[in-house]
Amino acid sequence: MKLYIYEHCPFCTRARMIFGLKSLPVDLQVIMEGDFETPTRLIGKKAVPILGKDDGTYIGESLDIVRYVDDIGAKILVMPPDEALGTWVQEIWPTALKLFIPRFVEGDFAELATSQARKAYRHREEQAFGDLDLLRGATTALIAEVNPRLEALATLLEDRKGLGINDITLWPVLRCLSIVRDVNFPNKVSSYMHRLSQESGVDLLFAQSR
Ligand SMILES: N[C@@H](CCC(=O)N[C@@H](CS)C(=O)NCC(=O)O)C(=O)O
Repeated sequence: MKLYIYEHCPFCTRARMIFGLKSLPVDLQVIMEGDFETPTRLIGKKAVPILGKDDGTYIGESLDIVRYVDDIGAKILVMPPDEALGTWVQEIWPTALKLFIPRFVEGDFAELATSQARKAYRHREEQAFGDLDLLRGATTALIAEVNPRLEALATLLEDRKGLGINDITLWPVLRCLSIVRDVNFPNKVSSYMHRLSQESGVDLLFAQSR
């Protein structure tokens, strides 16, 4: 199977995780930012992730990909949904985006390897978020919002064992936040991040934090 992704994309991370967690092989194909043609040819719109299945058809929605792959062989996402974790992700999302998007546009990702692609990505994000330098300037206030939420997450993760759909929606957001220098990940959260990185084979972004 082929999985078309951007390396930075949290939705693509969901799809990458399930392959890694199940130790299933997948051919990762990075689509360049600004490449309209490839995704449109595959699924009729410009969006990733896209899974190219062995039967020649495509799935273009991250959680549909996750469910499809989890149904191959024995399921691993067996923990029942945790409403509190779901709410946590929803609530942190707007603040987290404002922190990681201005850093992603400067990041070291394969889909940004040409100046044309980086320009296309910056343009796409500026359309969505406005002036990214202004967002960058709000870093201190945004981090002050995020840090207490991470403390609360540590409590929510206290007794978490096994894997469920919440891990697939939560971990990618934490991965995105790992590009933000000065965010304070409590020990419990940090060990969860590193454990799932190891188990899924998806990197965290601490090495390029800025
Ligand atoms: N609901 C979709 C959302 C996917 C999504 O928004 N992907 C972004 C990349 S992070 C995208 O493709 N944006 C359009 C673009 O590249 O122009 C899913 O979960 O798969």
